[in-house]
Formats: sequence, C-alpha cells, structure tokens
Amino acid sequence: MCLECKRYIKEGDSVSQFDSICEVQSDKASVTITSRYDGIIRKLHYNLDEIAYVGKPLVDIEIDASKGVASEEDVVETPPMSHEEHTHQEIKGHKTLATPAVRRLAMENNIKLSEVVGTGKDNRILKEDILNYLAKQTGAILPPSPKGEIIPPLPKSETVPAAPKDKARKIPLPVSRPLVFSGKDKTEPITGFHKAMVKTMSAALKIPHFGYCDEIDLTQLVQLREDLKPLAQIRGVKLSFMPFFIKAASLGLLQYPILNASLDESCQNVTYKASHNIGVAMDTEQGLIVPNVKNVQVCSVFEIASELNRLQALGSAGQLGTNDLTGGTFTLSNIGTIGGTYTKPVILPPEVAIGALGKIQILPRFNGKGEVFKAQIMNVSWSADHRIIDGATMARFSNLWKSYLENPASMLIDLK
Ligand code: CAO
Repeated sequence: MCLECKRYIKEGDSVSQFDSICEVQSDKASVTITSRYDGIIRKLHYNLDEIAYVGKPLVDIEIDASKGVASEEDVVETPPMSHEEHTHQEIKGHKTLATPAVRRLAMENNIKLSEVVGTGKDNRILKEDILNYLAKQTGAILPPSPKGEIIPPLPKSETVPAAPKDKARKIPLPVSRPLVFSGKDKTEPITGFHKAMVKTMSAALKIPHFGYCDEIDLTQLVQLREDLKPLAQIRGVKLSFMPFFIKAASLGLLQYPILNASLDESCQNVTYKASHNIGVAMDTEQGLIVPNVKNVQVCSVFEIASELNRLQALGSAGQLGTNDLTGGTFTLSNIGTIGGTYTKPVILPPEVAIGALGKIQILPRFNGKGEVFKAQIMNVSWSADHRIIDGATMARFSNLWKSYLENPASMLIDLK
C-alpha cells in the first residue's frame, strides 16, 4: 500500500478514538485510517508516499495511563474506513474545526476556511456556513430542501442524482436544484479510485485493442429471469441478468481459455488462469470499481447472484476489501443499466479481454417464419488484446456466449 496525500497527525500529537491518522491509497482504494485509542503519537513508521505493508506497525500511540489501559505502547491496526464513514469525524490540531466533507466543499469552491465564521460547537464550521458564505459571495439565494436542509451547490463529484430505476418513469426528470456558479476555475488533485483509474487506463493504452460487437436476443432469458426471480427472492437474493451473463462467459472461457489469461510485460509468456474470477464494473459514488466474483467456473447462477449482491452492497458502502478488488481474470461491464448500445470497453491489464453490455430494449425482429415479434435485444461489445487474441477467437467466443443466453436451457448441458 502506498501512504500518500494526507497525514493528519505528527509525533507528539494527542489523538482520540476515531481521529483520522492518515489516508492510505492502494491501487484500488483510498481509505482513511483512524485511531483506535486515546493517547499520544510517539512514532510514525512511514514518511509520506512511502509504501506501508499490511500487518506492519503504522504508528505507535502511547495510551493514556489515566484511563487504565495496561499497555504503554500499542500499534494501530485500525481497519480501513471509507470516506463516507469518515465524514462526521472531527480533525483536531488545526486552527479551524470542520469535518472532511465540509473541508472538501470549501476546497471545491475555492473558499479559505479561515475566512468562514463557524456557527457550530466550539466555532466548528458547518456545511451551512460554507453555503451561506458562498451565497453571500455569489448573491445566490439557497432555498431550503424539502427536509429543511440547505441544498448545497453541485460540486463536481456530486453531479446529477442517479436516474430513478422505476421503469414506469420513462422521461428523465430535470435537476430541480439551482446551479450556483462561483465564477472561478478550480483545480483539484486526482485521488482515490480516480487515481487508480488513471494508472490502469494508462497501462491499458499500451494494449492493441481488437473490438467485436454483436446483438443478442434475450427474449427467452428475460422470461426465465422473471420466473426465477421470486425463487431467488425467497432465498434473500436479488437475481439480475448479470449472473447469467457471468455464468455464460465462464462456460465460454472453458472452451476459449486464452481469453482468461494474462501476458507478461515483455510479451514472452502467456499464463492461462485456472480460476474464472470475473470482474464486474460497478458505478459507485466513489467512482468506478471492479470487484470480481471468484471461481465462477464452480459456481451456480444462484451463487453468483448471491456473491454479486454482497459485492454490490459493499461497493455502494465503499467497504470492498483488497481481496474482492484484485485477482480478476476477465471483466464484464453492464453499462446498459445506465444506457447506451455499443461501447468500446478498455481492457484491465493484466487481463486480456472485456465485454460491455448495452441496454436491453424491446425491438421488432423476425422469427423463423418471417413474422415480426417483440424481441428483447441487447448489444454486446468485446475488446481483446490483439497481441495474443485473434479476431476469429473473439468472435467464436462471442457466438458461444450469445447462444447460451439466447437459449438459456442450453447452459444446462455444460453446467457441472
Ligand atoms: N439493460 C436494461 N436493464 C438492465 C440491464 C440492461 N443491460 N441490466 C440490468 N438491468 C436492470 C435489472 O434487471 C434491474 O431491474 P429490476 O430491478 O427490474 O430487476 C435494474 O436494471 C438494476 O439492476 P442492478 O444495477 O441492480 O443490477 P445488475 O446486476 O444488473 O447490475 C452493476 C449491477 C454493478 C453492473 C450495475 O449496477 C452498474 O454499476 N452498472 C454500471 C457499470 C459501469 O459503470 N460500467 C462502465 C465501466 S467503464 O467506465
């Protein structure tokens, strides 16, 4: 892990439980480490930007003897905490008291905290103080929200709220919040998942991508899922289309193992992966993350659904662990939950192939008798590393995947 960006403490500082110690950036996640103890910081084991190793001491805290804790010195091994969890904690040792969320809001609007009068306890600066300061600067009037809260201006990371998943509501609602423009450009550091995206996507640029697209008729699968959904629900699992897409991909990979492989940096060796750890691109509030479902080759569709539910719950809470986020061997990206038909997915190195799924739409198609029927059509776009995968292989794999999904009963033949 690489310690970077922010350290909230220095040697000699007093800390309380849950005070922020530092931010840790791994390839996949940015988390805030907080203190488990009340005490005094005696030793920092790392400088900024040094690599910190899991299981090794990060910081020594002398525990307050008056509180009756036996040990004199202890090592923080606090589990990582997401930014969201962290937002309600105070950071001490600064002239101004404000939560990280308030500091971010101020930074995003180029406001110096020292210029804002805090109206909270001990002059703590609240979100409202920032918004009032901004309103005074811009002359904007901030209306109260339905709950009586003040609605913040839209910072970059918040943008427009996610579209409602209610299928009956076809027309996207306009954003009701008034936009407040501070009239100034702003520059902000790239951190967290966005930083990981810079790294991964820059590495992906070195890969010559071969693209292949097709359309899939999901009419039977749509019906099958409708039939199975209540069964899964009784067992406490939400059954979406992804488990079928993932299982069909794994069945295809058994026949085309080159697509579940990795190429070494010098392009001298290819490693065929025994496990089908299928990554699923997830759109979360913290940004794009790609946790993977491990060993899909030995999982049932129900087991995949259950695991996906777990990953989604952890992903939206910003609590996915390193194990879930690493070791992927092949990726599927269901951008169709948001919209679109064809895309150009970018391979996640060291993987060699990725598929992106468009939105499922009801479209007219012809059946075998030449009659028009309402078909549930989805487009798929594959990208493969053309250094080791030829177009014909990608197309054959896609055909097989397509046949499993267009005739889902055919999966039974190959299921173990
Ligand atoms: N077209 C239309 N509807 C779809 C669909 C598609 N391709 N895929 C799923 N749906 C439907 C589901 O059936 C579900 O409807 P019901 O509630 O009626 O069952 C609804 O959309 C919501 O699905 P979901 O999001 O709960 O579950 P999922 O397993 O289908 O998708 C996930 C999970 C994580 C893939 C998705 O939430 C997501 O994050 N997608 C975006 C991925 C992304 O950002 N890709 C880009 C990567 S590159 O930057």
